[in-house]
Amino acid sequence: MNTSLNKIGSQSLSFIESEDPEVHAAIVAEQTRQQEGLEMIASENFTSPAVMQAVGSVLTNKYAEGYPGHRYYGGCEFVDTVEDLARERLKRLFGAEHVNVQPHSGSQANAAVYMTAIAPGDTVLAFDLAHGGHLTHGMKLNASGVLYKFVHYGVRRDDHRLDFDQIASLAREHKPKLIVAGASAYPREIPHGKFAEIAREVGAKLMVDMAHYAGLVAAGIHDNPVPVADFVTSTTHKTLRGPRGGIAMCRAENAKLLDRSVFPGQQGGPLMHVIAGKAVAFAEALRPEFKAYAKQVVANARSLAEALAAGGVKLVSGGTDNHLMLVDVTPLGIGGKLAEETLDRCGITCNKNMIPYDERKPMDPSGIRLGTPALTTRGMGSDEMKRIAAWILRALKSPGDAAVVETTRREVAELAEQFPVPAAKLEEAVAG
Ligand code: DSN
Repeated sequence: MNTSLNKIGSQSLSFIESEDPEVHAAIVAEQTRQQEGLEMIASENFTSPAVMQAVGSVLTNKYAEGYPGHRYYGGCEFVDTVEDLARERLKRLFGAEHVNVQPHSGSQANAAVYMTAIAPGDTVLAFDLAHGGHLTHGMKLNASGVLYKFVHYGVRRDDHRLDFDQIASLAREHKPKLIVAGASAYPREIPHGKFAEIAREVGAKLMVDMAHYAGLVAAGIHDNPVPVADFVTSTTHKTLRGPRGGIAMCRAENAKLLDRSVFPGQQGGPLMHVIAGKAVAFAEALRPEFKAYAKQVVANARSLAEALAAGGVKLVSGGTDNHLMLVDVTPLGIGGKLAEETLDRCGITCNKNMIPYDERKPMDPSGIRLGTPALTTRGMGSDEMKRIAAWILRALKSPGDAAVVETTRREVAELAEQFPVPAAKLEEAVAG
């Protein structure tokens, strides 16, 4: 473990170290893993030291059921300020008429919108999980799939793009009350206006779950769904780079109902420390530096995708417009499970992933999903992406070769050391 990581253990985490050495050891080990490896899970990022301080603040002690100015507890004047700041900043970020910053997660934001827009048993049209959707978009074991009748659209077999002919025809046939757009594994920009047209035609409401690409929308480089959708949800911790949590937005006419669906519909007391972290993150996302960051995320994804494709793997849809790519590793004679495990041994973290029309099983699918938000936060650029692509290809072409794994792990660690994670700055500051 290097010196700065030792400082982490002995300085800012000193209370945990003395109170609970087991938890302390696990946190320090995770901190080391994050610093020494390359985080390529498309839905992960490194939030700023300021956001982490907000989330680790005394606000965790406060109950504040209700909304600013209308709470069920006394002593809420300061948390009211925090929540109002978060709400105002979020409205500005996306141009929303009404926002709710209380959902504990993206899943709860989605559940709140369902509760607002439809009734149990109603029909909903959403993106198939096996083609890149999300489990809260009607997976049969998720509450969404249990409570509502989901019908799913997919991507075309030939180019892996959303099939708007199929979406329109399913909408006409099933007359859904709600259409859901958004994805967790779709490497292309989503044209929300096309969904809005179809929703209008069949009299459905439109919800967009932009959890994956919210940061790109905030930066103005991905189509903003807010002007055309009745409801927009997101997580705050992916490309948006805030604390782990959710948000929901809607037109003014639905504001009261949406707020009621979040509290008391889905949740009790809001996590005020996390809402403070959201407020800080939204302010960061409003700054010009965030726009530059998001542009680099996309540029890095393109560089990585091009280098991987040139090296013999197939990319779903042939490439990427956003922060992620789906890599079909089967041309290399392996499956997604072995690919994930091999890269993990090399210090490169990603997840195995189904690809559209996959003939393999979810626990050992044909692909892996790679994303660039976290590496870009560390300051890596196109040159680093090309080096990383070469390491990924070398490792996946010789998955059983211990020498390749060892060399790659060393090269990964050397690169990682040059790009400290934001938490290292916090720890250095605390350590003086
Ligand atoms: N599970 C998240 C992802 O990895 O995409 C989405 O919620």
